[in-house]
Amino acid sequence: MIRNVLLTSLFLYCCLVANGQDYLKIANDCFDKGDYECAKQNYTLFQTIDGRNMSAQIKNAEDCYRSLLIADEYFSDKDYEKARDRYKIVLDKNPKDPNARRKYDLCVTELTRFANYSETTNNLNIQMIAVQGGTFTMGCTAEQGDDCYDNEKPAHRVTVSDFYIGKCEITQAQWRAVMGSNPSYFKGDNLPVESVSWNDVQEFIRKLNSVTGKNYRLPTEAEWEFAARGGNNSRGYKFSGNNNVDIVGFHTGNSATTTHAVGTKSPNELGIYDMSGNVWEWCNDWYGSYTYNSNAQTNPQGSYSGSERVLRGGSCHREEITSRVSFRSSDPSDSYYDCLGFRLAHSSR
Ligand SMILES: [Ca+2]
Repeated sequence: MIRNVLLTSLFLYCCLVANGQDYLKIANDCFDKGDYECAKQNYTLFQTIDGRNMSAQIKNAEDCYRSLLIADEYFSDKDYEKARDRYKIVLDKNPKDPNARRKYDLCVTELTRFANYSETTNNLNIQMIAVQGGTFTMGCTAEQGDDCYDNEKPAHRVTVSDFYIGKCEITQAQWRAVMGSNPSYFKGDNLPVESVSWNDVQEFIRKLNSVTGKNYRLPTEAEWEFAARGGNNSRGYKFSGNNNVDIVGFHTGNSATTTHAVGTKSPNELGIYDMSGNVWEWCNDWYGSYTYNSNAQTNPQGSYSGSERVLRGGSCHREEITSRVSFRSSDPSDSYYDCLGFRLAHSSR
């Protein structure tokens, strides 16, 4: 009798240990596959049956689960940089996770496809900022207060696709590298090129594209304003990057009525400099009124025709009100004068 009881007890003990080992195997398999809820559940069961402390494994599974959830949210929002960093946290804990690996690789591909870059042909070193597309309200919005002019109205919804825009205004050194001359009134390699007409800029772009094989162009007015407002990172400032113009731009009140080296004030939310002030910037569009078409638009190109091209951002020769992100001006395509320059744009690759 006693012998039978001992044998039965031994049998049950062996079964329990075997079941415990099964739970541990299932937990490890689930962890390797990236099924962290399953892993946590089975580590907990194993701990209960076997008695061994599995708290480190359980915490690991919980951490991976949470990081993966956050990574997937960033991924669906197309914030590939933050998503990549979160997937990396998961992969550091579990290099076998196939889902995290696949998504991490997709993030790297996206970031390589669409990321800030420098145009280094002919030692130009023109830095371009990747601006993720989005929808914004263009024109006279609330933060502009009572300063809007009629040509900024009505405010209207605009969607732009991904594009690149120059981190800085084109400098005199960059202009000279492409054109072999420097028409600027104020001289200095790192000063923005000025005294260039819209037509002159088209010739610069034609030569630049023939050298680089790319399709540089001027920004559309909508792209310019979207970028000036900080794109999808916008904090709703009156000027490009701040409500205090003196922090971000040179205007007649702080410029000593001369241009200044590009990139010396603070950048805006996207890391772009001097969109408020320093030199006026040519846009690609014919200038026209917003009133004839105030419906929501996607990638608007401005008026079909006109007599003047759009200018944006104010300048070192103008009062600060002209440096507002929605302020609009224009000039004929053959106009040129000091404090009138440009920055480049490039469509998504
Ligand atoms: Ca400017």
